[in-house]
Amino acid sequence: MNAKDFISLSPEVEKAIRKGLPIVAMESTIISHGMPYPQNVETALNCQRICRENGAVPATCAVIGGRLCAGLTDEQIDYLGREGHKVTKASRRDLPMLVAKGMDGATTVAATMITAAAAGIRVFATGGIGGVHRGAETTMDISADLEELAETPVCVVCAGAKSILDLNLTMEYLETKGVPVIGFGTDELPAFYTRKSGIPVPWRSDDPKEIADAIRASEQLGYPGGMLVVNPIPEEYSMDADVINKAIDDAVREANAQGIRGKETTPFLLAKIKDITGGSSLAANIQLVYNNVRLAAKIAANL
Ligand code: PSU
Ligand code: MN
Repeated sequence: MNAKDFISLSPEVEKAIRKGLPIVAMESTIISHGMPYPQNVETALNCQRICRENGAVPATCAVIGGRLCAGLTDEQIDYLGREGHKVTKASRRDLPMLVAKGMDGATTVAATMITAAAAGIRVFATGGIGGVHRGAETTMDISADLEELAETPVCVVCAGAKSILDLNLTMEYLETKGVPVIGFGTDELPAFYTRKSGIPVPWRSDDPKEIADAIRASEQLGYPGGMLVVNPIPEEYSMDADVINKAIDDAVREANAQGIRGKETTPFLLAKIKDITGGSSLAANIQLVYNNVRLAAKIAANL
């Protein structure tokens, strides 16, 4: 794949790449489809600030006018946040037509990995990845994010996966695809809003430098794909498991009743869960993203 011809770097990111400075990529579906305005824009701008405070250059990614952009202006971030669902949620399958039409798109984890890899960025921080949805044995709803982790050499730092997904099947899929999954300071997969799922992860690390060593080793081994670091939400922001699990169950039931499908599923569930929890899921979501940016910056600084 040669996406390099389609990449546009911001001056800051271009300089960081030239000088070999630590860089952390960030996605934009979380801005347009993952959170409401104006919290989405505030969160994205805070992520960039936190990234800098922790010694790395932020590279928020999106498709703008058919170009795969790494590094956005504040105005572009504000635009993606205000437009919300009017912007195309862009995963791998959407990039060719967005480029051909010269359109804008908010990149998912998969499309952000493609952009980051083409730009030469090796670490990426987000909130949650897509995975194997509950009921996937009949719907076949499995996020392209998982396949991308197997194919594209970027280390993605997330807070595990939320139980709108089938967490066991998601872990099985990652195992089949040979994606290294590393728990940061934990032996089990964090469940996004909570620190525990009861599902073991194959590897644990307590040291960002060790994770950077593993990224280098994966590259030297010639692995085509990336790596998934799962970082539990800080204790003080984690939610009550019963409250959030009930909210998720109700949201999933509502989505099924309304016949919500395909790319609409994750945004619908996130918005529903936020309404059911009176906004406390959004507050937790924002804090876990910040926590992931901090860790990603430390990993990038060790590369
Ligand atoms: N999980 C979240 N917030 C998000 C997403 C997932 O908590 O915003 C977004 C990410 O961009 C992820 C995408 O890559 O949803 C997965 O969508 P799908 O399942 O349609 O591939
Ligand atoms: Mn899907």
